[in-house]
Amino acid sequence: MDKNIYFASDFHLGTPNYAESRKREELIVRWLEFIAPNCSELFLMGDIFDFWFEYAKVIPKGFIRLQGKLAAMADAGIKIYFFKGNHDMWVRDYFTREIGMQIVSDELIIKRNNKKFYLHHGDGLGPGDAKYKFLRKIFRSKLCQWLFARLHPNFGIGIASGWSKGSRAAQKEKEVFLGEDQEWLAIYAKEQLQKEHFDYFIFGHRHLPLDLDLGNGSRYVNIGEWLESCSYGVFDGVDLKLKYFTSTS
Ligand SMILES: [Mn+2]
Repeated sequence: MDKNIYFASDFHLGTPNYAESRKREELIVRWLEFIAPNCSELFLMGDIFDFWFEYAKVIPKGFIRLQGKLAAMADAGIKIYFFKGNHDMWVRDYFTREIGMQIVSDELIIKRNNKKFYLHHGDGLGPGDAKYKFLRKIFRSKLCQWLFARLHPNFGIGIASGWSKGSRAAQKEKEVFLGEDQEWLAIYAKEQLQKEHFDYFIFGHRHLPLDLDLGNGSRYVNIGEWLESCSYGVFDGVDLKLKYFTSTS
């Protein structure tokens, strides 16, 4: 591998308001400019947008700098994957057609340089949260999306920005580490390891950058978020590192 693979998630663009989101978007674009020369693949692992709903003929306004930058990177030959998060599960084919990004609905298992990766946004995995797991099925159903699309976008996206304002991300609640035996994505990763070896489990969703040793040469890396940490993962062919981007990087 002569170039790196990058992982980032939970930009939550759109929240908590236009001005702050726009500032964050500009920082993300600077980060993309910073990594692009050394990037072969980019994994955007969910909740890139705090809300996204794609109608058959209409997409939400905004986020044009990010989309333009991603399009330029894809045109330059960088392979980009876009995972559905719990905030932006309603992508259709727009990003694939316009940017060339590959949409990933659930987990993606990849092998690079003899290392095996288990990649997923992280929502709906592990023990507990039965209510969300149930809602996830409904929200992801074709019927639910069809019904929502019947609403006029001014109204539908209006309701959605109400949800978005009530989200944890918008309220900037600080996440705290629960301990390795309580972190549900670590529990989930350990369950997977009973069946099959993975060198790395990479998740987002938790809004808490983590790098946990799961034993037997396996690690769980949570790539964090971009409201506070501006954290990301980078694999250079040998090792996976959790890093932080600052405007002076
Ligand atoms: Mn999430």
